[in-house]
Amino acid sequence: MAQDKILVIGSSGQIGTELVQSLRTVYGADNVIASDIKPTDQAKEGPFEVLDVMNAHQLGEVVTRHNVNQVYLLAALLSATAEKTPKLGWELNMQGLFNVLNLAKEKIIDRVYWPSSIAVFGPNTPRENTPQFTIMEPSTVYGISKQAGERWCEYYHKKYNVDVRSLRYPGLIGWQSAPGGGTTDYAVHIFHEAIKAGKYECFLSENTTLPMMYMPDAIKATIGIMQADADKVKIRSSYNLAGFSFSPKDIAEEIKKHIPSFTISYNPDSRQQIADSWPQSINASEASKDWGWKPDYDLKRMTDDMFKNLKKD
Ligand code: AKB
Repeated sequence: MAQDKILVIGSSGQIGTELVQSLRTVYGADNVIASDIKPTDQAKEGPFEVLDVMNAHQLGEVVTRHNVNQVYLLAALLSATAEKTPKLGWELNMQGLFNVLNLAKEKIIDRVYWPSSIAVFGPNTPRENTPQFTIMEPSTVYGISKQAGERWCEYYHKKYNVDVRSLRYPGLIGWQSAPGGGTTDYAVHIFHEAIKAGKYECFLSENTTLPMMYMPDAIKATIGIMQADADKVKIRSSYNLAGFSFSPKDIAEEIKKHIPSFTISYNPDSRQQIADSWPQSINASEASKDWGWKPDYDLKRMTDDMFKNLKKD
């Protein structure tokens, strides 16, 4: 079998930073091309391209030159940022996807990964243990773009036999990189502020429970679904994915076990409304049944690991 050549687009973001490292470990550094709109340090460890995913010609040129057969498309505007620049949010999130899906339609690449989000759900969705198939009436630009993207992924799969795979990420928490403009970002900032200042002012209210996941689980799921046999990936829109759920108050309690003097205050802003429209917990049984999804981390294990790594710096 030919060696896979992988292109990661949006490689310096929160997911890309860790995904590129893992993919380079699994596939070999030379076989994973990192790419972003600006140069990054990832060029030191393997191939890197400055790439604007909106530019279909440039994308096609990079893919052909490196003989890429798999693309992970991570470039996107997240929920809070897309509310500020709706047109850009819609254009980047949709045009980037079309440019990549069209390469697969033309059989220039043979597999695509594209992330969806819990933002596809909306205020009329059942909020507890949200099922895979349910009411989806997203009320944010980001959520609308993710829901439309899911429909397009399924369409390209059914109509053009495109092998596209996708996960609905919950809020992601990692120590290696900062999140960029999401509603769940507080769950990363809180650790940095706890260590730096011993206190944190949260932009969500204390009992706002949201589905979350520790980054090693998100990377495991992402590579897992991409490596699964094609016939096991039965859902070609996007799979529900679950780690664990917590509120700002819950995570503050867990942080206090490491920093007893830590204090949290609450000053909800416009992101509260977004959070209130999202599920509190997710049912990921389809992902477990179809390709064996199982998370390794819960709130305690994640918090211990975050402190272990952040305190090393
Ligand atoms: C966001 O908060 O926008 C993202 C997401 C849940 O997709 N982290």
